[in-house]
Amino acid sequence: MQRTHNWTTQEWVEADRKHHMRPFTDYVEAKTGSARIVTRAEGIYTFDTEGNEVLDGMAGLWCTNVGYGRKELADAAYSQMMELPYYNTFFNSAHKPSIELAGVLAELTPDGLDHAFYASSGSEANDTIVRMVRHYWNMKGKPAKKTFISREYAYHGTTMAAASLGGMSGMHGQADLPLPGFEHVMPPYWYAFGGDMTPEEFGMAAAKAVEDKILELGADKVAAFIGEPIQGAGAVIIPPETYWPEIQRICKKHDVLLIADEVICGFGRTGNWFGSQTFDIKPDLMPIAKGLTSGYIPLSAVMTTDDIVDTLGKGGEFQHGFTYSGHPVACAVALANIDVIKRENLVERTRTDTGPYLSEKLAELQDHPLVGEVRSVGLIGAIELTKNKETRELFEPMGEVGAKCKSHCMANGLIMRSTRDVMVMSPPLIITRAEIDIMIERARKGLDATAKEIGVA
Ligand code: PXG
Repeated sequence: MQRTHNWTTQEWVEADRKHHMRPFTDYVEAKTGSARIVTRAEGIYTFDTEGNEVLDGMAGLWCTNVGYGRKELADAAYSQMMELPYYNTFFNSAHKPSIELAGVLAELTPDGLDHAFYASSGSEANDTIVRMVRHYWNMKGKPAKKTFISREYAYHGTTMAAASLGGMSGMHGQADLPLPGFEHVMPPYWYAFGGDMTPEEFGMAAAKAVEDKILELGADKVAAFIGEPIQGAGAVIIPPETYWPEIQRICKKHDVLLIADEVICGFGRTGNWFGSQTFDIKPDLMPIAKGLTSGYIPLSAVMTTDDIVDTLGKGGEFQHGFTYSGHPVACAVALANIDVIKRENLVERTRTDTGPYLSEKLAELQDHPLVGEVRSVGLIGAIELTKNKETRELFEPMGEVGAKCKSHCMANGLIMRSTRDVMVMSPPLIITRAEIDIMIERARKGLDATAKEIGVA
């Protein structure tokens, strides 16, 4: 069923320039720029109006875990739309998909996270968490405990509260953020900030930065610490092994709630259902989105504990929710998506087969003159470009070499994100070893072309 115009690429590009405000876009450049108009996708490949086939090394935006073109998910949406396309979950109502999915999520997530509050995006999930946590401490009789501690380079979304939780200075600068009550400390980013320390020593130092901040503010003022198990948008910052156990200890010691933002790490990405299982984190709250439906339809949730639910309950009705909380079609798609992940063993395959294989293949790029470090866990990985392999010197100004590399990769049929000068990847979990070979071969071509362009031998 073709419902859109049969336009040429140029006509699509012009209409896009005229009417469509895309996210994270420079609107002056967009007046003359050309968007890539993606028309369809299958497996791990996307296709555009020019007929290019491009390997999606980013799973869309870190989300199409089961790959493209899955009929099971489309069928689930169709059946649910015919049976009950919408009903709300306010005012003492629920429906079968929202109830069933909450049970499945309680089962899959780490012990103790037995309750699901639904929203439609990762940002809304994090906004919901800010509401929940503030209300929680009020109900606990500790109304001064309101400040959230997060990390620089963290990404938790773009609503006012989610962007305040995030540690992206560019985003803060544009909207007078963070709001009061949001503090940021150094991320556990050894390559950039570790200096002469070993990664293990640096992991402890980065965790100490959290404890120092708690002590500076006073533990009686600190509500929660939030962290992605691996910082995705921050350029796949994989914390040293010492980091999370120490964070866990610090949060417990100071009675600070621990929020593990699993929006990227969830649903098999790191080789376990959740990054919290990979790093042995025991969170009090966990936002999930993206891989929950493999991006086929918007859905997110906040998973949380008996203690938080019971405490919120002391305040009467929790006055929060969205028209689309627990949308029946989205929940039905999530159930079908989780079935596919289970049936195809995608989590285990990522942990024991494709994840280790990606790490082996990435290691082969280590000899490239532009590559300072490669790192990955499961099927999330990064190639850190450097000016000097020995001293780990970063490029100045930051981001230009990464952007060039991204374009060269695209010209070679590979979508990778560049963040600063780090090439990041997070392919669909259905990717095979043979497809990983293709991805890395294209990445190498992109690196070679970049080295040539900037005159590095
Ligand atoms: N938490 C994390 C950890 C995320 O990565 C969000 C929350 C917000 O989710 P929504 O659904 O509101 O977008 C995200 C989103 C990038 C990029 O450039 C990353 C995200 C979104 C857009 C771009 O890597 N992550």
